[in-house]
Amino acid sequence: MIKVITYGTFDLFHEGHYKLLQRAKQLGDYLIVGVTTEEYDQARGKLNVKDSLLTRIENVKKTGFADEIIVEESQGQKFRDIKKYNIDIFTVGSDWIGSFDYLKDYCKVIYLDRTKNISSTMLRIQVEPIQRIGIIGTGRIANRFVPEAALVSGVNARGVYNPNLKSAKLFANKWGIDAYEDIEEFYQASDIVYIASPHGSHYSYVKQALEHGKHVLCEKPLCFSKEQAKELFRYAKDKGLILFEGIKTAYCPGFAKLIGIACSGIIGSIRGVEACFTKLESNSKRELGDMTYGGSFIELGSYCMLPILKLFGYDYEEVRFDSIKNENGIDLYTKVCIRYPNGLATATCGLGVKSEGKLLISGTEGYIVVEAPWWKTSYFEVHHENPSDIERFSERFLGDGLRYEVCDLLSKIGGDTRNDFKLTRSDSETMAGIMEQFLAEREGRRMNP
Ligand code: C2G
Repeated sequence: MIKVITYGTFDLFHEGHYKLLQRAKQLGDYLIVGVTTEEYDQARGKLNVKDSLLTRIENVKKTGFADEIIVEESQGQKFRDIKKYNIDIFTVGSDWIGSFDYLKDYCKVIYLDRTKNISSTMLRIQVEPIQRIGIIGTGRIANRFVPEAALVSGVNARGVYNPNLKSAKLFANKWGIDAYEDIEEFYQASDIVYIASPHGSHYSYVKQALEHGKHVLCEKPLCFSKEQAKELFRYAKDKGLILFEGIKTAYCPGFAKLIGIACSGIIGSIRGVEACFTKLESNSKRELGDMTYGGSFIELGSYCMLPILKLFGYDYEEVRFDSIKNENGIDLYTKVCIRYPNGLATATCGLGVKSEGKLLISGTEGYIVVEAPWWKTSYFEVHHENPSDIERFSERFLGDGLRYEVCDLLSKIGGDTRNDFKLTRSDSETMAGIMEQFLAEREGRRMNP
């Protein structure tokens, strides 16, 4: 009996998939089809798969060509499957020519001609038309955003607005998009608005973009008052629009895995979370120069509060802030202590003080440590009382990581709620509330030292 194996995502099942499976079956007597998991697809950079694993398996089954269906979870599995199932032929479409030649030592490798003019990507665009992204702001983060968004099929950065037209034009020329002088025209040409303007302007731009009927992705911090955050989310919901706060860590696969594992009981009950993020900046930079919204906590606090809120929730008993400030009263180094009924958390942020950027989660039966850059979560260790008992976990973090939030936003616009847990409305509202308290205390102390 000749055994054949092939693999694929088989998203939005189409004629190309059908013909591939048909020909794969004709190569032998028994066909095994490996269908990829969402996690594996994410890890290999396929970010916008629409159908669930079960639907994709069901569609493969319906063809009647597969004698057996298995799930493909990771790189390296193909080699193991070939051994395990005693495979004679590995086959895949011609878009992969050369990529699987390394399997030739173990079985025959056949690349079948790909069916022309049909692909899941083309179908995704038909199902959901391309979303045009308009960008407000032209700073460093906006420059990182454009190439990341280009990697997500289904969106297209089209235009940029900056009240300083010269900056908008420079940015537009660099990225081959349109610069707008008139903000009304800018909104007309956008379906999603990405806000990467100075922090103090976020609230008013988010509101304005929502009023124009646009979905919004706003860089962190969304705003500086719990009430304002609530108002923005309420407004978005009433109008059927999606509002996302862009804290990239929240959307990356490694962080979701970390939170899932931490909550699984692997270290017992969680009692401590210590998150530290420092980045040295000169006094002349916006991060320290902005007299109202500058400083280490406003700049970096969203990252550090994220694991705390994810693991301990919103019902804290007390928040205390301690800072070292520059001559303008802007904090160079801030420690925030958050007390919960059953846990203690600290968020440490520095722009003028450098420290070890670590995330440490302590529990009644062990601890989890994520070394810097934990905010681009890709590797973490679980430790127990016995120092040699260490479990290691890893996940890929691709590029600058902004692609993950764009991808989730796009899915959400398409009605997919599977990723809603990653950064909730309550997360953003609570963060805005803590920043509000921080700013009130900083301002109060500045006025009454
Ligand atoms: N295919 C095809 N013709 C098309 C589109 C796809 O013959 N017009 C083939 C692909 O070459 C592949 C199979 O259909 O052999 C499944 O395609 P995808 O769902 O796009 O999966 P892919 O990313 O190619 O996964 O481990 C996964 C495999 O390496 C391949």
